[in-house]
Amino acid sequence: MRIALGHTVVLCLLAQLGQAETVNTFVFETTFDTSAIGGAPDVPLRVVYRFRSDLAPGTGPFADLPPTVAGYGPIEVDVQLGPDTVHGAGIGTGITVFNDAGSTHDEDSYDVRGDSRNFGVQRLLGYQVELFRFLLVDNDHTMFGSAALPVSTAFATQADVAYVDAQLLDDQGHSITLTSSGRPYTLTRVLPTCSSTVTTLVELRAEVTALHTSSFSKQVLRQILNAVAAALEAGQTTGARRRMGDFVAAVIQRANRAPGVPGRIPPDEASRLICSASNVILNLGGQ
Ligand SMILES: [Ca+2]
Ligand SMILES: [Ca+2]
Repeated sequence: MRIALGHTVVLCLLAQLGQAETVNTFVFETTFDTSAIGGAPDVPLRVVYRFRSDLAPGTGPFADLPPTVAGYGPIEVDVQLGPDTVHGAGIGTGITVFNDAGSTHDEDSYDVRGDSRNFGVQRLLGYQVELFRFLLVDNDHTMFGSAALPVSTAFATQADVAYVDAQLLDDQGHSITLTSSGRPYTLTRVLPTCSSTVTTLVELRAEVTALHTSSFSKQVLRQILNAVAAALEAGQTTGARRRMGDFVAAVIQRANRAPGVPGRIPPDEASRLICSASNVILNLGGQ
């Protein structure tokens, strides 16, 4: 049976690997009312933020109140409002998870923010950004079962309302706070994208050599690539494609090993390697 390993298959494999990724990218989208500064009442707002799965509680922008409140940071956050984007990272950025918290009644909520330390002199609609945040609130307080950092966006379906605050600063030093609440929104996760400039077996072999893994794992992968080269020299394109399938499978098998297990390939390196392998497969030609 011939294994035709195309981009579709490889992207599915990448999606599997994505579960082991350590960096998550979430996207929050809604509209924002900018009429207080002379803008439209429904400007598209897109917040793209990236964070590591292994951020520890107590690293966020607020003091934790265990076990109901935990903050996680720093994160990277891009706020896209209409035509403008500001980028923030570092101290002051973060995600705060509230589980069964609240001063008057219990609620669960999820706060993502950055402040002027992060956004600096970048501007949104002509204004500097002193603080930007969005908050998802679940009045039923079933959205979270603990204050652990969510690495899936599934919780957001239980939220009842989204609040967005932007504290802006004009050129005269006046603060203006814009807010919107109760608008439709989405929170989605972006799977890792495939990005590699490697297109040849020689380059792929060099990438294997540079992996942070055991010499035995590298040897196994090199032997498979030797078999690919031998098949190509014999004019057996189908055989070469089949061996490349073995290569991808061997990479995934090692990427899925638990941290500390010998021969493990770090998932981010594995993801890039599979992307490179996909490029090589496309360049093999033949069917
Ligand atoms: Ca709860
Ligand atoms: Ca709810």
